[in-house]
Amino acid sequence: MQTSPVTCLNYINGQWLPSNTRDTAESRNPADWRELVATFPRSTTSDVDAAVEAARQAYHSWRLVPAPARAELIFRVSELLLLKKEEFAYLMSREMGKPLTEARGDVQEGIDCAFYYAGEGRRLFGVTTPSELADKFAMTVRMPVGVCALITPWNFPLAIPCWKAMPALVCGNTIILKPAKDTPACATLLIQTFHEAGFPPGVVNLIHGSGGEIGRELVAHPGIDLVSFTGSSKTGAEVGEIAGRTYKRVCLEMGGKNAQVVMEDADLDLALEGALWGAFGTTGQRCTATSRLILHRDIKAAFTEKLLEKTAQLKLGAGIDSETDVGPLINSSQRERVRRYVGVARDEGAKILIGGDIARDEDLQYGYFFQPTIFDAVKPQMRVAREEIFGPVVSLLEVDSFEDAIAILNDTPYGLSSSIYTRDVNRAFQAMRDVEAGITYINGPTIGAEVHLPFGGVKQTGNGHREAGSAALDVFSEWKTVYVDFSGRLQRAQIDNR
Ligand code: UN1
Repeated sequence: MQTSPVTCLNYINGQWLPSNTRDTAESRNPADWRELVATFPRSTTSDVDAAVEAARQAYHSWRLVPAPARAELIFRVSELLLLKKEEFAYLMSREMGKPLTEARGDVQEGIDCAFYYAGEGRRLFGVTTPSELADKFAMTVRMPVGVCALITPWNFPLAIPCWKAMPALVCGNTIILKPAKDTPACATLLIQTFHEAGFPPGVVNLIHGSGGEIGRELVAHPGIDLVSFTGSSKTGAEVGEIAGRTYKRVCLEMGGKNAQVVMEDADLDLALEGALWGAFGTTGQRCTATSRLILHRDIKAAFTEKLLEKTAQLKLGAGIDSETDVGPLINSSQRERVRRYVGVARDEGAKILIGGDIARDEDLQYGYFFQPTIFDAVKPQMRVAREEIFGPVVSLLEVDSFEDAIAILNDTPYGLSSSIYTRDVNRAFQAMRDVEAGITYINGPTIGAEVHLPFGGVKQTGNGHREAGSAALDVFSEWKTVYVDFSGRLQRAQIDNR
């Protein structure tokens, strides 16, 4: 497995290039910041212009490549990713800290996604439907949108770029990936895979840099037609505003404040396993992470006791260590943010049952580790019950009825994932109907979405789009409605047939 630092470059028009100024920045291992994982270009406006120009040029011919042929290249990427799964998983663990088992899952999600959209090349279905007029044919076909900027976060360094790139490419768009500055090496390995698969120059481009500089440039650039962004709701709102000024299509996947409800009739051991995985998996750094546990009064004490016992046993460490349950946070500012929220919780009157501080163990001193943390006595109006924290922190809220549980679950500005543990089928169906979220799990944790189903949320989580599944095709294509009149005469709809 590779351990020497990776030299990442931009990939523009099929060429690996440094930034125009040759400036670079570093990516370091969050479990041990003494380890340099990669250097990457600090791109400039002229690098962005070059990438957009390359993608625009390539678009003219790529859109005309038959979709099954486009899909064959995507299929080739899936096969190559399968071969590189271990290499990828190790690099990911070192670059962003998640345990190897989870890193393998992230890579697998990218592979699944690539196979899924490769299959779409022979579907991309539109509809044919009768015309209201005689001797007239009506149908819809999918058209590509153009040049797409894909702005992706560090928490799923392979899966999320794949969620965006694969549907974009199969629909006939060209892409510019702008990965998070915390995971440039993962993005580089992915784009190398596209290069090896044989995509024509300019169809796939990669540009490194920070969101505030390079991301912003892409969003504002007149040569970009579509922006697909995953990140915080605050940044997403800015992306939407800036992109809206130039009439771009914008797909925003943003924050969550996901809750798991545990009713008094639930299988408590199952609910416990789900809560631990949902809250502390990926160190809580998933937009689908469980950050609230809404517990029925009758089971709260027993459930909390077991939860504390299990939480105390979680082992913090580097992702590549097979003993590790919980990896580090991504960087120092995220760790500071989590620490600040502990102060907020305290000031608001929440009780810290476990954790609440950075990890003090000597062997963790060079990483951004934070103790798995549980807040009790949390009320729905508290900030820690409403704001996304993105760390190994979960708030306990008590309810005494199903109705209250659903009301509290819905009482946040977000609406991504949700979960309820109950054995009562009536309540399960009521929850499916009444929960305000894009994803609802019954007797499963809030994390674990699969690539062939729509992914996204309501309220401040999204702007009406979905990623993954066939829903993502609607993001990356425009419908064209085609009428063919073979009557040989002018037929006026709504008039001549009345
Ligand atoms: C994210 O956190 O942005 O459902 C994506 C899940 C994963 C994807 C999470 N399959 O938790």
